[in-house]
Amino acid sequence: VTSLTVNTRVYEGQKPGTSGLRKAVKVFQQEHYTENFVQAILQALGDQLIGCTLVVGGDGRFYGKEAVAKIIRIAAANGVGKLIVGQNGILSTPAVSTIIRKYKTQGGIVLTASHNPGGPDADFGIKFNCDNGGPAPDNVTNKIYEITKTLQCYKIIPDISIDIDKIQNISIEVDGRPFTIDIIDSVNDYVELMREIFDFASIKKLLQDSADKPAFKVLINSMNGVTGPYVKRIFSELGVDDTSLVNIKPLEDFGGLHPDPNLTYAKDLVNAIKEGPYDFGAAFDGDGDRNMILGKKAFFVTPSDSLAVLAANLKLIPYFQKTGIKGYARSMPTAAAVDRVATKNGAKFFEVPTGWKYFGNLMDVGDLSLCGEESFGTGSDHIREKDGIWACLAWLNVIAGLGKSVENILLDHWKVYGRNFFTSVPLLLFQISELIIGSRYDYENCDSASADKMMQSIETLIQKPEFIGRKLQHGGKEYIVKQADNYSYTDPVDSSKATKQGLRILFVDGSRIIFRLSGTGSSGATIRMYIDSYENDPATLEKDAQLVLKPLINIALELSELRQYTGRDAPTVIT
Ligand code: VG1
Ligand code: CO
Repeated sequence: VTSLTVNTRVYEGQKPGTSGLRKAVKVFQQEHYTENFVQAILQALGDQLIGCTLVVGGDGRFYGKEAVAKIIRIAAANGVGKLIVGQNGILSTPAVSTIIRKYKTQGGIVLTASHNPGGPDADFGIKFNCDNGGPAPDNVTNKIYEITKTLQCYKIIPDISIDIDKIQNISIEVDGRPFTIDIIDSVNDYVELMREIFDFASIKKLLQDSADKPAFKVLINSMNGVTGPYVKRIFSELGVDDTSLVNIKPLEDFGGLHPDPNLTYAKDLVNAIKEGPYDFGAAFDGDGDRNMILGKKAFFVTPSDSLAVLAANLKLIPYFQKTGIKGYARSMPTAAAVDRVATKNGAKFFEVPTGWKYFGNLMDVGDLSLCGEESFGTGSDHIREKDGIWACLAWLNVIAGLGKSVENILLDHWKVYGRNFFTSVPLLLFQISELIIGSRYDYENCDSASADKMMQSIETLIQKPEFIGRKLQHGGKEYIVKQADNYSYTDPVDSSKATKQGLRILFVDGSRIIFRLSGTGSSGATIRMYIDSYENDPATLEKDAQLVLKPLINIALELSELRQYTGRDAPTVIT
């Protein structure tokens, strides 16, 4: 067959955000819109393009299959040598990363808007991952964006149509060059990797009834996202029956759920664990890279604590016994709990901007083993994406090793390291009738101009020299400003710079307030306010997070004048 060149028009705003290009499905459905972006991704590969192999798959959301079909047609016409495609177009984000690395491909295209809702009236997204298996770094996404700004045509073979629901390998000749499509089982490679990393035998033992103790009971919720088939395969192998595996069929609209594993959107799981006989609960987001971990009675493990606890117990996991512990990292807004583990163990530690792409270089040079983000992302150098199921298995492996409950693991951890409290809902202020202990306040879909104004006014305030040393008080508690800035980062490996990554107010006692604008929304602006209050007084450790954080939350709200700028009294989501 021969390729065709189709004239197109430029679409503005095809700029990938924190994690790919995310827009409403209706935006992607516009004539040539998706084609343009795919063409730009391929062109950005430069010399690598001709004859390269790429992985393609996504979280199964609406428009995914159409996008796969378009990618096949455009890739074939552009000289790509081979596409490895997940059956039904299904591959979790961690699975894409696994497959890119295992088969040493030049990269992959992930079709997902992650935890954003799906369906004809919701969101879609396209993300490019590089040959290390990680999200494309800024220089690559900038290149893609630049190409979209002047793109005049794309190449396509309009009449290829491949049944991607069937595992098969098809080779055709395109413009005299061979082109192969390999439709693979979506789950195999990933499950194989998990078996190599974890002690499946000891996890299985933990999860079974035995003569001396009853089974450690788990409840896993895939939120109708992509992890269902992976969860099913892995947990069946671990002897967990289907009644403990919930929402494991991927649905195009996630069954109407907002597939984000936090206390607000995974309320079903929280309630089931609160009321049920379970010792442990986990949920994952649409594309499988986020996780939430709960203990008995829905004891909530903040993602920042989850990272710190795994860091402190990494040696219980076979993979790290083999590789050793190279270093730890967290994104800037993530509470600083893991920092203390690094200090105590004399391990390397890195703080990077928000977004998993910033961890990749450190892993590639062998400086980083474990990292995480406050946004329910945890992962290691086994791949180059955060990994929800991995985090869940890591917890189970650690629990099997320590023989303690989730809650006791946390209590013991805080006794050694102190506790980083990470926000909760101040009931009076936000008039929310329920207690939610969380880590972050989101004010979604604000007007962009007001959000920018607010950020500018905070920046002006905190840049004043006299702001340093200022004593900020509320309810008898005082925080002294040690440092304040607009965070910038220089990558220690390639010296690339990322500037304006969020406003930081750092206090003398290690507590912090951070404001940043989200880079994953599909419209409007979302302001994220992060509150991290450090306490090491034994009398405070087990206190209600809500009470402990109230003063700092109030200080942050006053400083930001958030209510004036956003017109909001209450945040949209507290996580
Ligand atoms: C959010 C989170 C960030 C995460 C990103 C992608 O970004 O805050 O920590 O890496 O989503 O996660 P932002 O720019 O909206 O704050 V996922 O599961 O959507 O790949
Ligand atoms: Co995700």
